[in-house]
Amino acid sequence: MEIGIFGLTMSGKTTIFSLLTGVNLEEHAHKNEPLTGVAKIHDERVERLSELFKPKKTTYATLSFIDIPGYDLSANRKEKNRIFQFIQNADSLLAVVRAFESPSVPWPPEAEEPVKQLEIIKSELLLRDLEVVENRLLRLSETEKKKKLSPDESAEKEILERISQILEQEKFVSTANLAEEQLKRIGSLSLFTAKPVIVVANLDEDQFSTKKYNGKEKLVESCEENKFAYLELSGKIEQELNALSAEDRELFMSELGIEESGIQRLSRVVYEHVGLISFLTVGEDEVRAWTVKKGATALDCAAKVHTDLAKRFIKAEVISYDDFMKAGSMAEAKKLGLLRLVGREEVVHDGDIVHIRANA
Ligand SMILES: Nc1nc2c(ncn2[C@@H]2O[C@H](COP(=O)(O)OP(=O)(O)OP(=O)(O)O)[C@@H](O)[C@H]2O)c(=O)[nH]1
Ligand SMILES: [Mg+2]
Repeated sequence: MEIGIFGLTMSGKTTIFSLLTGVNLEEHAHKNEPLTGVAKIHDERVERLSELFKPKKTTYATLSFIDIPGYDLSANRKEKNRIFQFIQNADSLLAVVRAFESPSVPWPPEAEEPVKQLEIIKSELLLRDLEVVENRLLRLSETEKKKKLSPDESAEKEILERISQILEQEKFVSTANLAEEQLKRIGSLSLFTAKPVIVVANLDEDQFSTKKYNGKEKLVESCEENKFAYLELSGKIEQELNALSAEDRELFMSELGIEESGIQRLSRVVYEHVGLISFLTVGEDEVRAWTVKKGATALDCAAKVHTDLAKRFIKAEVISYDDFMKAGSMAEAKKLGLLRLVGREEVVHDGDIVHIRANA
C-alpha cells in the first residue's frame, strides 16, 4: 500500500512527508523527483502492551508514502503526465492544500483559497479519468464494429458507460458505491478518482490555535461531498514538536491543548481511511502490530505472519485489546473466559490480539 502525497507547488508536501517518514527535509526540498519513505503508525495500544510484556522487540505498523513533485499549474503537458505517472502508481492520495500565509513562500495567485486548490486538484483528476475512460470506450466500440463483444468486454463497456456519466457530473468514482466485482473489471485503468483521498489543510500557527482560516467551511463541505477524509495540521508546529525532547514535547502539546501530534493523527487517519486495520501479536520476544485489510479473517492474519503458519493453521486465540487490558494478563483473560478460540473464517477486528495455533 503506497500513499502518494500530492498537491500544488509550495503547499508543504515535502515538509509533511519528511515529518511522517523521518526522511531529511533539507536534502530533498524542492527536488523535482519523487521520494519514497516509510512512516510508523502511531499506536498507543502497542506502546502499552510493550510496557506490559517488556519484549526484546516492539514493531509498529507502517505505511509507505511517496512525495510526488508539486503540481505546477503552468507546467507543460509532458511534465503533467510525468506527475500523473506517480499518481497512477499510488494506491491512495494525500492531497495537501495550503492555508498558511507566508510572504516568503511564493504562491500561484489563482489558487489562494484552500478550496480553490482542492477544486483544481479534483478537476485535474476527473479530466484525466474521463480521458482514460473515453479512450477505452472508443477502443471497445471499434472492436464491436468488427465482431461481437465477448461477455467480459460487454460487462466492461457497461460499467465504463456508467463511470463516464459519474465523471461527467464531476463526481469521484469512489463516491459511486460500485461493487468490488465492478471495480475489479476496471482495475487495470487505475482510475485516479477511485482511489481513497485524504485532504490535509496545512495551517500556520495562528490558524491552528484559532481553528479558523479563510474558506474553511467550503473546504470541509467539499470533502464531505466527495467522501474525502479531512484533517488540519500545521507543518510549522509539527516541525517544532519534532525537534523537541519527549519531555518538552509533552509540555508544548499540553500548552497547545492537543494529546497527540498532528503527524501521529494523520498517520492513523490515513490508515483508517484506506481501509486498513491492525491486529496485534504479543509475547516476550516481540509485541507487534500487523497490517491487514478490514474484513480480514483469522487465516489471513496467519498468512500475514507467515505463509507457512497459514498452511498449518488449526485455530486462533483472539481477544480484543480492551478485554485484555481489563484482565491484565492472558492467564486472567482465560479464567474470565475472554479469550475466544476461533476458526479460519472468523473476521478479525482492529486491535484484536491474535495467537495462531498451528500444527507442528
Ligand atoms: N509558515 C509556514 N511555512 C510552511 C509551512 N509548511 C511548510 N512551509 C514552508 O513552505 C515552503 C515549502 O514547503 P515544502 O514542504 O517544501 O512544500 P512542497 O509542497 O513540498 O513544495 P514543492 O515540492 O516545491 O511543490 C518551505 O519553505 C517550508 O518551510 C507552514 O505550516 N507554515
Ligand atoms: Mg516538495
